[in-house]
Amino acid sequence: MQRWVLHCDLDAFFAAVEQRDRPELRGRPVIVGGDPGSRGVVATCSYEARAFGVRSAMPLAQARRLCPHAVFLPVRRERYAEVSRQVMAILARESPVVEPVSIDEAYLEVAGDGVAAARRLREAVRREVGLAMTVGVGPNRLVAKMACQMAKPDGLLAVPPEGVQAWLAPQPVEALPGLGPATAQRLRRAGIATLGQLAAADPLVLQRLLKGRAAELQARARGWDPRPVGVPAPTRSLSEERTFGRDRQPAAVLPVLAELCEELGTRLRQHGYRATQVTLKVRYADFTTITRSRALPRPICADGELFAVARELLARHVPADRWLRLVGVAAAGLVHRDDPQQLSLWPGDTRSLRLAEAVDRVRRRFGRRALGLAARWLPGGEGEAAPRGGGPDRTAGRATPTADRRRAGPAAAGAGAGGGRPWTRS
Ligand code: DCP
Ligand code: MG
Repeated sequence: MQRWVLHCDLDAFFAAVEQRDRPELRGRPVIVGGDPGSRGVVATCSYEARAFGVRSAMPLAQARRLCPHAVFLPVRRERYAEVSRQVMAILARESPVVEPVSIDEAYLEVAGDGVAAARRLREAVRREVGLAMTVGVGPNRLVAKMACQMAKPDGLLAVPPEGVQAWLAPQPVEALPGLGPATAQRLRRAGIATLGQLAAADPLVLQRLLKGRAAELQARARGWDPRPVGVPAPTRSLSEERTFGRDRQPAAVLPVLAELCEELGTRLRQHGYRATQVTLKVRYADFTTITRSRALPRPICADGELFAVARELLARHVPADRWLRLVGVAAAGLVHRDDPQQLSLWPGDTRSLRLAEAVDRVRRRFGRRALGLAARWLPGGEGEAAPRGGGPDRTAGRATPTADRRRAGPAAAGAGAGGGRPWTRS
């Protein structure tokens, strides 16, 4: 039986929820993002406002110039997250293979009639939630997503496998997800303006233009996409760990753990990430190593929040009388601040980020120890770090990195690739 991938994306999501909740706003330009006199940006806007050129991420002041009669509304994240959950529940009725990718977007895999499934879903979301959802249907994720983009707003477009190449060929190179504006410009300068031209281009020419991405982009221009639905993208992670000069017991590990969390938090913020999962790693004196993870209800990047989770994992999973030679902490399930669709799933996080960034600024000016958790957890600090057993190991507890400290390095984080070695869960 033919398997289809469906890409479902709600139309003008935040604005559509506002128009649904307040019927007097229907048919009017609605801009969600806050006070147009503020320095904020547009989160989204209704299609009536898009007709005036207003777009997501545009400064609100500019939006007001383009569309002065629009209704400007604040962002009600909790409301949208609630509606999102309702929609995802409807999708889950249609197929066991559903992969949400943002607050208003998900991939589904269905067997049998993909178009019929898409119709049912659109109909159910309209009837039960009162929102318009566009659905793209295709043999794989790439085609489904592009079809959805083309069918917006309030549409359904299905591209059967045998029609993919002909459908893609006339489209501009910019239409290919993952092909950025700089790459598109390079291709256009070389006379490659459409996906058909990219699909047919000489591989050697592409190699010169696109380097390591040549083969992949050419294959995608032909409609190739092997990524399965339902398997989330590989978890990106950042980690910090330290081996002690002398083995320690868990209570004496806390100051080091606090420092590692500060270092991890600083790196997360530097690269614009927040973690939705924290993992503690411990190596016992006999070299057996365990990792214990905790999924978080919202993404975090503040040192104190990271430490609270790591400390809890340590208390719960590591017996107080065991001797440890290494401790580490990793942040995984990273979401990036430039991906507001991800971040908007969790309300109230901007304040903690501002706080953490203020701490970073103070540290840049006055040094790392000016403000910090770790000091409190050193023996004699106000924390409860009075060591049981082995006594303090001041070498490992210092602020300066010890020689055996390893880290993933900013390059890994900047590239968004897995930082550090992946820790296999035990
Ligand atoms: N969003 C945001 N900031 C952005 C982009 C989006 O806050 N820069 C939020 C508001 C959107 C929601 O995420 O309503 C979904 O993003 P989409 O890209 O799916 O945009 P819309 O659903 O608003 O419009 P459409 O899908 O019809 O293009
Ligand atoms: Mg949308």
